[in-house]
Amino acid sequence: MLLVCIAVLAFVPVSSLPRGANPKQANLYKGSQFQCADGSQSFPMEYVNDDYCDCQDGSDEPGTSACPNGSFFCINKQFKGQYISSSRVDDGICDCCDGSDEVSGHCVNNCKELGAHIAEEAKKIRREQAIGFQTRLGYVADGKAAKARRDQDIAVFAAEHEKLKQELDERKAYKEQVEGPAKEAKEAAKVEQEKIEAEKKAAEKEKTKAAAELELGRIDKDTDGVISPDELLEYGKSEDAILPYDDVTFLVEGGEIETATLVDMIQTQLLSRKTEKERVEAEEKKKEEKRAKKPKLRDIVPTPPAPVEDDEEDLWGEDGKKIEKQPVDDFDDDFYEDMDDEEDEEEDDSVAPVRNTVSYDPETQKLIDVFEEAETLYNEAKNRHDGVKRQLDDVKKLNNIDFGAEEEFFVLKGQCFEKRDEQYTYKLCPFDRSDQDGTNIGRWDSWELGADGVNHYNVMMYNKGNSCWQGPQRSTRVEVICGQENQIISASEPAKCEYAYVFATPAACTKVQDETEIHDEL
Ligand code: MAN
Repeated sequence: MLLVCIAVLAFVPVSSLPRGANPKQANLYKGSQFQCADGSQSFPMEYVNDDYCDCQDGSDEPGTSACPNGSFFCINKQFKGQYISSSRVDDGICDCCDGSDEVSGHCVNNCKELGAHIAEEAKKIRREQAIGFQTRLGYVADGKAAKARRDQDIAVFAAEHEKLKQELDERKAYKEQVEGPAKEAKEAAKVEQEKIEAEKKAAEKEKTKAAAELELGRIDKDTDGVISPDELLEYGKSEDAILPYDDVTFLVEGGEIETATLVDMIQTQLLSRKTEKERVEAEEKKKEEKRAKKPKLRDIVPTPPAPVEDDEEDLWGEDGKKIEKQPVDDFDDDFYEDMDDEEDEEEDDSVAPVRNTVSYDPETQKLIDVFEEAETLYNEAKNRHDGVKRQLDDVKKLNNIDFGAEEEFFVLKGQCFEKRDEQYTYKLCPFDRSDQDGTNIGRWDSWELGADGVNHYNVMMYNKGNSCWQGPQRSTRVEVICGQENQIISASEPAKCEYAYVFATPAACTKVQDETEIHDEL
């Protein structure tokens, strides 16, 4: 570019250029004829800068304000060339640093100072860029090493996962194979148990019937075989009456007293008392078991511990026989003993509440044990399998993130950066999320491609944040620039719930351009 300028200037010296013309367009002003820049008209060279606008594009009047759309070029040697509107020419205000827009001597030429300042600024930027680039080299090395590790991890986890999946499938198949027989045996045992229970219940009912008939004899004081209202009321008043007084009055008020109804009601009372008694006993037993499980002082101090197991045996015999601990208040326990001591003992056994842990016959228990062991083995394999699967998925997920052409942005993953403005604290956790005072204003989505359709790794998009009231889901666009430090330079909200950050990072620092290119730019 510099060479082109030099070549052009070699033919048309700057001094011979019309005022306000750009030296790069020197060829327009050569010879005796002038052609407008847009090629629309030609006329003698004297028409240029004659303070009359001839060209529609204003190119014939670069140094006067005759054309409303004319542009005046300030050469600004030692600084930067610049166009200003022709209307600002000779208006008494110095617009060009070389003062060329005003009559000679009106302005001070301060282009050199400005140039020096710009050069200093450019130098600072280059220095920062150079330091950033050095840091970037480290980032690249770290990022590439991490990528290699991830690739290796994926290979290891995938192989391990494959192995564990096979083991899991085998154990699952085995579990399913032994599950059926165990279930069936359990079901059969349950049916059997229910049958036994039903038989026990029937026997119990028979027994209460006998007891109820005995009670009937107590009510029928005059033993005439008929229960009179007086006899019933009298009975109801006695403290040990099985029928509650309310039931007695209900029967008396109902008119004729049916013996069968009476027997039925006494039976119901006896059964419900018995059920209640069993419930209380079962509860008591549970409590006792709990107490036995807790470490007791005697288990800690070196004295021979009283066998807890024995305590339990006291409550429940091997055969499930209940050992009375505490009689239930309301229940007349002696009642059954009065009837038939021996039978009572047996009967009492028969109605003992079903133990918490159902005991099965050895065959069934064996099938259950086999299944339970298969289930434990399956669960263990599943935990191992799921753990490795999770690890594998996590690494794969990480590997799917684009950390830059040379993995240079990887080091930013896992870090967060904050920026406070007058109202909010903005936070950026690269490749993760963007927050505003803890509100999700976007989750990592992707790099935004440039207008050329190429990823220049200079814009990150964080989308699908919290919804805005009557607005879109919040999103953050992050412009990534080179900087010595990782930091959010600015955070703003250019449109409602659409946020914009400028984020500086050494990862975005490219190699410093060489000196000649920088000079050429100036
Ligand atoms: C909050 C902030 C703002 C946003 C409004 C929209 O006040 O998240 O940035 O503009 O909600 O209602």
